[in-house]
This record gives sequence, structure tokens and C-alpha cells, in this order.
Amino acid sequence: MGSRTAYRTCPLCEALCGLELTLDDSGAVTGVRGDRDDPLSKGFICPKGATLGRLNGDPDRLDAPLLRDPDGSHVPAAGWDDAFTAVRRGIRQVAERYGKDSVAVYIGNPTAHSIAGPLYVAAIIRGLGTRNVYSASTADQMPKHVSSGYMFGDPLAIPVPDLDRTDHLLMLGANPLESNGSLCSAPDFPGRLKAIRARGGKVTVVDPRRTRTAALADEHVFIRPGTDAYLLMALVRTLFAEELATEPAHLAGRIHGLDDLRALVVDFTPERVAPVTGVPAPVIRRMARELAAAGRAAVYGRIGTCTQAYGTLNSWLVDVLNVMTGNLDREGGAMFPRPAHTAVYRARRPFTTARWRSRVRGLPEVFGELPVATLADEIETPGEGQIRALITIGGNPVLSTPNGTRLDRALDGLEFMVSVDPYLNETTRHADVVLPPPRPVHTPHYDLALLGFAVRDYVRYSPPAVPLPAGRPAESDILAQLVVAAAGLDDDPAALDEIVIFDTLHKAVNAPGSPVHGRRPEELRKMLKDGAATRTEQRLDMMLRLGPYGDGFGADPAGLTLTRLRTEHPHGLDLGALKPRLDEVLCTASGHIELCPPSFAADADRLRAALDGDRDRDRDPAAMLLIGRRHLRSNNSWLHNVPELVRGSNTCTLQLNPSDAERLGIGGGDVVRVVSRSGTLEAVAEPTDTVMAGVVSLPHGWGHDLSGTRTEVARQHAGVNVNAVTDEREIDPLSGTAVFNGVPVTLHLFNPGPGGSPGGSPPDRAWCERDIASRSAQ
Ligand SMILES: Nc1nc2c(c(=O)[nH]1)N[C@H]1C(S)=C(S)[C@@H](COP(=O)(O)OP(=O)(O)OC[C@H]3O[C@@H](n4cnc5c(=O)[nH]c(N)nc54)[C@H](O)[C@@H]3O)O[C@H]1N2
Ligand SMILES: Nc1nc2c(c(=O)[nH]1)N[C@H]1C(S)=C(S)[C@@H](COP(=O)(O)OP(=O)(O)OC[C@H]3O[C@@H](n4cnc5c(=O)[nH]c(N)nc54)[C@H](O)[C@@H]3O)O[C@H]1N2
Ligand code: SF4
Ligand SMILES: [Mo]
Repeated sequence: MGSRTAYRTCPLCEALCGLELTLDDSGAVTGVRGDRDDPLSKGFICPKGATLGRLNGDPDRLDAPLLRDPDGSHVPAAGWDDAFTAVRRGIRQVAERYGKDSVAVYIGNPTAHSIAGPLYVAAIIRGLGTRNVYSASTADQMPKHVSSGYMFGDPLAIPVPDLDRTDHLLMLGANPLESNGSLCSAPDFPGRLKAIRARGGKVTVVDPRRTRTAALADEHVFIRPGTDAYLLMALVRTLFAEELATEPAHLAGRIHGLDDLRALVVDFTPERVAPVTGVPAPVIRRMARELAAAGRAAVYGRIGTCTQAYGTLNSWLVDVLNVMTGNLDREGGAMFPRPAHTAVYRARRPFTTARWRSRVRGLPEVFGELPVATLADEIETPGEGQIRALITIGGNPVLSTPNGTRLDRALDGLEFMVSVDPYLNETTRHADVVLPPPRPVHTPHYDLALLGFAVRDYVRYSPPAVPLPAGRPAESDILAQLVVAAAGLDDDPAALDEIVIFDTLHKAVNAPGSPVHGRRPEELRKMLKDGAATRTEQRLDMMLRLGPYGDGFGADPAGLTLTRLRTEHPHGLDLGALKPRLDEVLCTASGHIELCPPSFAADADRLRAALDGDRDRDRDPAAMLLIGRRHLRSNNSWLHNVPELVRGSNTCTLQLNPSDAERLGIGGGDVVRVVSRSGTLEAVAEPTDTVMAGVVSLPHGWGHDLSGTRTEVARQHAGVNVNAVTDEREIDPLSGTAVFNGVPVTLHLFNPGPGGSPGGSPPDRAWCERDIASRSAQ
């Protein structure tokens, strides 16, 4: 049998690794290696990328649309047209009967990794005209958008640490040795961290767990979950108090709010925050001094600092530190990438939130969305505007959102649900129609969402490695059908792309700084047809040509087009190290960096109120704070059906400090009941001194033992759903983001007797015990 090679970007996490796929004549993937010619990833690959062939060939992946029978089981639709007709009917019936807001949308994480998602989701939402828009962003990075929105004017202008040139990296709530990085796309993140140390720089990690990243760093600082804002305030205060922050020349005259900030932080002395955070005052002072003294430094905070009660304050204070130490928009500091597909001349409105509010809890809209923590409220609570239908695209909110167990029940009450998803899983089992996108080998790839967060300016397009089977719609086609259904039109989906293309070209020819200013859209439109095949590719070609490295439709004959990228740079194109570009980025109403936005200053009162509280008084000895955990071989909820990734070393255990374990009489392998305000779960205990005392840790994305799913490998490695105990009532008020870190729980020994469990099935006990044994033997 013959074989051939194809190259593509790995679609699984944010690291953007280039892959070299070996394919046989049937189009099956027989091998995967890192693409050594990719200028960014240079051959780096992790176990998830290496098993992309197994994921691609997973027999449980759906190849045909499914319809839900009245008895709840799923059967293949007669064909794609039938499925699309059922979707149009289902959505229209609900929208016509109950109004626009009765149809909600939930957008999950893989949608940010696809080319189709960013191209069509906005049109689906516009078509529906609904305010009920939810996504994984409010279980993830929304605090970053709010922080950047108010500080820099653009919610997407999130500075990334210039990893390859920095001398000092202060990292809070991130574990890139497992996650491979987030809002900082850097293939071989571990290697880049080691390089900082090798060139004499310092890496400091702040985390309630001594993670593999913390172990690699020069210094690991334990912190009580949920208290980073206190530490960050004290760092800022120390910079002021010791006059370590001098207005850097390149930001001179561009900063607003320095005096307000100085007044705001005055109460947060290292001594006062030390008992709250668990970080000794001398350590805080030293951290501030080291940060200020470093030639080129960057502060970076990620999911551990976002998904907590002060997520936005944390995200803001991280960038306050970057500004105050002169490291924003400077080589080796925190910089703004310049994605090749984003036109720099486009008009932007200053950012604002609360343009509308959620019906039940009155929570503010943020970046066009409502908090996913209130999705179940909006489905369950009767009244005008109640959600009656739901569209999910690449998401598994039953396992990934706070109190997912409640959401699971709520989904049963919907009148109509459609899911665009390759699996019948814990969420999509509720769908009346499941529309599976094609397999990875059939899918083109371009990281519209992630290239804006890469540590170098870089661009890569991967055409499908194998042509789509006849009659199989691409994910773009599926989403275009949803646009048609959402808008209640009978249009040809192709017409939508034409509208978008002409709209963009019209704006471009009218925008003064644009490379095509004054030209005719029709002429430009013809040029797109010459270069690219599919409508998706035409839209991408247009974006690249209007972008900062583009050919401007011939204005710069050496510039980038999709054809050039495809043919001349099949392994990707390195556009160089990050460059200072604050002028292009900044778009606040004042034209300045807003260092102390009023809503952030107001939220700091919440912090101050708790400053002198005695946290340990009257504490239940069984009370602990729950945090999350990621593992290299997992990815949220949906790679657990790949045998290689769950084999042997699976890890859905409850980690706790040995001192707590001893105090509570819990031994390794015991089943422990974890109880919170919102729910209960049972997990197998794994005492380890890598977790600080008072803290327990469980990974998310597990709990695959529900009925009606079709993921057989995952079912055998079910694990437990941590989001049975996370609390949908607790959010970061400024961003609506869920609190997954610092969840108050109590622990209760729950060992099954010799005859079995005292109720329910103990979660993968044998599997976990085997795993603990094998890891302690290592
Ligand atoms: N292998 C793997 N890779 C992934 C994913 C995955 O599930 N598996 N998911 C992807 C996604 S969607 C994302 S968003 C990224 C996330 O990427 P990261 O942000 O690197 O995520 P984590 O590995 O969860 O690291 C978060 C760290 O925060 C710590 N932490 C918890 N609470 C606190 C706290 O209160 N304060 C501080 N300072 N730290 C705290 C945790 O102990 C943990 O070590 O990873 C992506 N990559
Ligand atoms: N307790 C706790 N909960 C968490 C977190 C945590 O740290 N702790 N992390 C949060 C974070 S950072 C995130 S991003 C969310 C993730 O939340 P979600 O996005 O809701 O969950 P995923 O598990 O990523 O679900 C991805 C879904 O997309 C499907 N899928 C895979 N590939 C494709 C594709 O190409 N197209 C389409 N249409 N679908 C596809 C999968 O089958 C799966 O159903 O979870 C959050 N939940
Ligand atoms: S690190 Fe991320 S992008 Fe790279 S191979 Fe692994 S999953 Fe894919
Ligand atoms: Mo995420």
C-alpha cells in the first residue's frame, strides 16, 4: 500500500504545532510526527498531537447526522438535507412562537481552533438576534478581554509574554508543562522556559500546587487559592512605596490613572496580605524588587487567575505590573502580536460592558455574551424571554461549566436543541439533531483566533490533507446552514459569504489607511476568485491581503496572499519576533492606557473588605478549597475516547496534602465524598505534598458514565465530573466568569465496605489505584 505525507497545524491546543502526517491510500493516518520545517514549532509535538491519527480514525466519531427519537435514542437522519430541514424547522418554530431571545447559543472551545467558527458564529448570532449568547469564554479567559478592553480599548489586545527574549518571567496560575500554554501560543513552551534560565534569567511560578512547571522554575511560591489579587495589589504597592516604578520613556504621556492607582493600593501592604495569601511579606517585597530590577521582564497570569472570584482584577493587575515596570510593548516584556489576517486600519469602538443584562440574575453582558454560569437559570425560569431552544457548537457544557449537573437536567427541558459536534457525548445526547463536522484530515486549518496570541508573528494555512468525501459538508457549510436557519431565510448559504466579502471590501476601499483605499470592490472581488478555491479560502485570502503583511490586492506585489502562503510556505511562515505596536493597538476613548478604570477600582472594595477577615476562625476541619488540574494527555472533556491517551496513567484523582489526609483519616486510594453548596461527588484520594495544605485538586472534563452517549473508551475511563461541585452562583462580577478555583468544599471519608460501595459506584477506583501505584513507583 502506498503512503504519502501531508502537513498541517495541530488543532488540539493553543501551541499551534506543525504536524507531519503519513497517510495511506485510503486516507487513514498511519503516522504523526512533529513538522521539523515549521519555523515556530520546529518539530515539537506532544502525546495528543502524536495520536491525532487515532482521534481522526476514532470509530465512535460520527460521520452522519443524527436525529433524536421520541424515546431519547439517536438514529441516523435520512441525509444531510433532512437534518438541515429539521434544524430550520426546530429553530423557526421556537423563535416564531416565543421570540428571538428564546433561542440560545453555546460556543465551545474547539470553535476557537477552527477556521469555520470565527467565520460564521457571529452571523448565526446576528441571524437569531438573540441576547442569549454563551460560551466557554466565561469559563475561561473573559477576564482578560474585560481587562484589555478597559485598559487598551480592545478586548482582543491581550499582551503576551515575549518568552524568547525575556530575562524574568513571573507566572501565576498557569501550568504550561501540562497545558502547553494559553493566550500565549508557544510550541515547546517547556523548552522556551528552560531557555530563559539557560540565558541567566529567572522564572517564578505562583501556584497552590507545585506543578511540573513550578518544579522547572527557579522559584515556586505557594498561594492560597483565589487570593492572587491581594498579592498583585501588594506587588503594585511595593513598586510605588519603594519608588521602583518610573514612567518608562516609551510610555511617557500615554498613561492615565497612575495617581488613582497609587491611592487605591495603599491599604494592601505586604504585611496585611501575607496572612490572606500565605505568601510571606519579605517574599512579596523581593518579588517586586526582582521584577523591577530585571532588564526585561514579563508578568503572565492564566486560567488559575482567571477562573476565580477576582478574575478581572487579577488580569488587570498583571498588566498594571507590566506597564509600571516599563515592560509593556517592549522587547522581552509583554507585547502585542500582529496577526497577518487582521487589518490594522479597521475602525474600533471603545470597549464597554453591560449593554444588556441577563433576565433572571441581571448579570451584565460582556463582549456580546452572558455568563455561562447563568445558562441553566435562563432555561429553567419561566417567563418572557425564557430559553426554549439551544444551539451548541463544539462544546460540552455538561462537563465544563459550573454546576454542569444542573445544566444537564435543564437541557432535558428544552423544546429543541441542535449540536454541531463529532461525538454523541454528555451534552449532545440531549440534542434533537447532531451535525458532525468532518474528521481532522478533511478539515482545512487556519488559527483565526489564536495567531493573535503567538510569541512570534507567524502564519500558517493547512489545506485539507484528504478531500472531503462526496456529499459531506465541511464545518463551514454546516455553520452556513445554521446561519440560514437562524435568520429564517431560504437563501443559498453561498450568498452569505458574498455579503461578508462585499461588506469587508466596501469598508476597506473607504478606509483612509487601507492598502486598497479608493479602489473598486468588484475589481478586488474578481482577484479573490483567481487565487482560491472554496468560499472559506476566498474569505481567508481577502483577510490576508488586507492584513499588515498582505499584498494589498497587488499594491505590494511581494506581500502575502493565500496562494503564496500555501505554495511557498507549506510549513508556515515566520514573520519575525514581536514588535512594539502600541500605536496600532490602543483605542481607548482617551487615547491613553487606562491604568485605573473606575469599575475595577470599585471592585477593589470587595477585596479590601476581606483584607482583615480571619480566614481560619471557626473553620470546619473538613473544609478545603478546591482547585482544578490539567494533564498533558487530556484536553478538556473530549480526548478521553483515544485509547492511548487514557491508557495506564489516567489521573482523575482528588489530590490533597498528606497533612490534611492524615488529619481526616484519609489514605491513598480511599474514596472521598466531596460536598459543596451545589453538589456532591466521590473521588479517589491521592495524598501528595505537591498540593498545599487546605487545598484539594481535581481535573475537569471527566464523568463519562452517563447514559445515551456513544464514546465507549471514555465510558470505561469515566472519572468524575468536578463540575458537579463547582458553584454556578459564584462568578467574577466584572466578567461573569465562573469560579473554578477556590471552591469551598468539605471532605468525608466514603470508603466502600468489603462488599462494595455505600451508594453509587465508586469512581474508577481500581483504575485510579493502579495509577497511583504506578506513579509512586516511578
Ligand atoms: N493537556 C491539556 N492542555 C490543555 C488543556 C487541557 O485540558 N489539557 N486545556 C486547554 C485550555 S481550554 C486552556 S484554557 C489552557 C489553560 O492553560 P493553563 O492556564 O496553563 O492551565 P492549567 O494547566 O490548568 O494551569 C492552571 C494552574 O493554576 C493553578 N491555580 C489554581 N488556582 C489558583 C489560584 O487561585 N492562584 C494561582 N496563582 N494559581 C492557581 C493550578 O494549580 C494550575 O497549575 O490549557 C489548554 N491546554
Ligand atoms: N472545573 C473546571 N471546569 C472547566 C475548566 C477548569 O479548569 N476547571 N476549564 C474551562 C475551560 S478553560 C474551557 S475552554 C472549557 C471548555 O468547555 P467546552 O468547550 O464546553 O468543552 P470541551 O470539552 O472543550 O468540549 C469540546 C466539544 O467540542 C467537540 N469538538 C471537537 N472537535 C470539534 C470540531 O472540530 N468541531 C466541532 N464543532 N466540535 C468539535 C467535542 O466533541 C466536545 O463535545 O471548560 C472549562 N471548564
Ligand atoms: S502541544 Fe498542543 S498543538 Fe502541540 S501537538 Fe500537543 S496538542 Fe497539538
Ligand atoms: Mo480554555
